[in-house]
Amino acid sequence: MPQQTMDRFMEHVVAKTASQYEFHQAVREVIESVWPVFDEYPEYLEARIPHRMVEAERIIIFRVPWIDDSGTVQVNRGFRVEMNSAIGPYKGGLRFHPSVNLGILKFLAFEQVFKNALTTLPMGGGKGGSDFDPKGRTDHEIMRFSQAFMSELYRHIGPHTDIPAGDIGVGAREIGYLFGQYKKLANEFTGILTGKGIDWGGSLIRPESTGYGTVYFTEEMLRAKGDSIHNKTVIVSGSGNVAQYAVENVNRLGGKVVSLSDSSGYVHDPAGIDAEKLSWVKDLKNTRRGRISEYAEQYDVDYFPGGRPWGIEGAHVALPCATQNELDADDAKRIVANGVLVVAEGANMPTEPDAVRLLMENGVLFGPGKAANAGGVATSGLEMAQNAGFTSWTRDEVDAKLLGIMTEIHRTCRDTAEEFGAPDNYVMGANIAAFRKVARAMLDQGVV
Ligand code: NDP
Ligand code: 2IT
Repeated sequence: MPQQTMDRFMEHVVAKTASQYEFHQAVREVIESVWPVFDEYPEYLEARIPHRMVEAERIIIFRVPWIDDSGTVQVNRGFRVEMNSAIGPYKGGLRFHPSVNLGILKFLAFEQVFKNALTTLPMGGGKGGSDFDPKGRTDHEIMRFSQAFMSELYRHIGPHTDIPAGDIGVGAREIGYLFGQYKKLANEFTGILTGKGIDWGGSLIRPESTGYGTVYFTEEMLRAKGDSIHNKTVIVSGSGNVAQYAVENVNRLGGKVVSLSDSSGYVHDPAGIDAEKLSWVKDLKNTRRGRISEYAEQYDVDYFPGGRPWGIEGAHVALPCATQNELDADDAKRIVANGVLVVAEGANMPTEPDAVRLLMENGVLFGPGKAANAGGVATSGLEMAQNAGFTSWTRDEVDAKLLGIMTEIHRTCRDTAEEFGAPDNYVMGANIAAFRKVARAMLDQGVV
């Protein structure tokens, strides 16, 4: 594909999806890296595989009306983007956050297609959610909103068609309410969501799996250089599901995490966030639903309102685990100057394109989200396998499978990048390996 054609392709994408900036960003990253593949496999372009991949198979947009505790009628917008089912049923999380719009969900669904292809499991890609803001809402309001959301979504999902899960603002509590409403409407107890409670079809380790997996992937990146996380200092952003279990796994592997953040600021704890402090954070965030600033008061450490932790000196590893575009080129310069060895994305697309370029040009190993955070959806796949087999595996069994999958994803990324002459380029390795798998399946299945 000559350069002009790739540029024209991107122009076409941008023209058709004018204000969907995050979607353009995600598409551009994949298209730029799969460039070398088109010389070797012209049939992908002849069959217009990239053109088909950027067009969702189906998008459902719906009204979500509900009544808040004061009796006021509220109206939100619900979405499900069913992006690609070439290698399995649509699979991907639901996000409840006021910033949610079609462009954000299309970027997440597009990423999910390739991430799921890397997991080794048969899952297509999708994403959904709502512009509902859960902050400050009572449990009753969360329940009524979740029920209203599922009252429409239930028509479109199923264990062999589309299986949502959690993401920002959707955790164990929301999955419970969503599942209850599905079961009531469909009169069927079936695995239509993952991240379920352990007593009603959930998998052990699913809550831990994204954060654990990101750290397993980081460990593999360091091992490829004859190093390990042991005794390393790690900076983490976020303080939700992914961040919490990233901290837990760094601790298990003998490293030390010195930061956490939320959308209001970050804390720096040079002594390290040990098991006792982490358990306090889990209670703060998952039960009391408070702010990370309270950690600074509790443990007498510095809090930086409005800031992000990327400038902390003395760190060897950085794990962005909050949200998209939370690490920019200036942050990347600080990371390079501070001698950080590895940046691995626990969140989806947290690193801006200029920052990725700067990190890689300066020899910082960079693990893109679609590889580094694939442990979450992979363990969702393991939850589906357990549901289908009417069985449940032990913690150790699921954890061992997760480690095996992350190791395999790492190997695939490195081998593929090496095939194209750049073994340390995990962006290229992840994108090409995933693209080839989905593209082959699309070719096999004809023009559908
Ligand atoms: P949670 O809702 O549990 O936590 C989100 C965290 O990110 C909170 O600390 C939140 O702070 C912070 N955050 C959210 N929006 C912003 C923002 N605009 N600026 C700064 N901080 C922000 O979500 P998860 O931990 O599940 O998700 C975190 C990331 O990981 C997301 O990118 C998600 O897509 C990705 N991911 C999640 C997976 C999963 O299994 N859950 C799997 C793979 C990726 P605050 O409370 O102030 O909003
Ligand atoms: O971004 C992600 O991979 C997720 N939010 C998890 C999706 C899933 O289906 O478990």
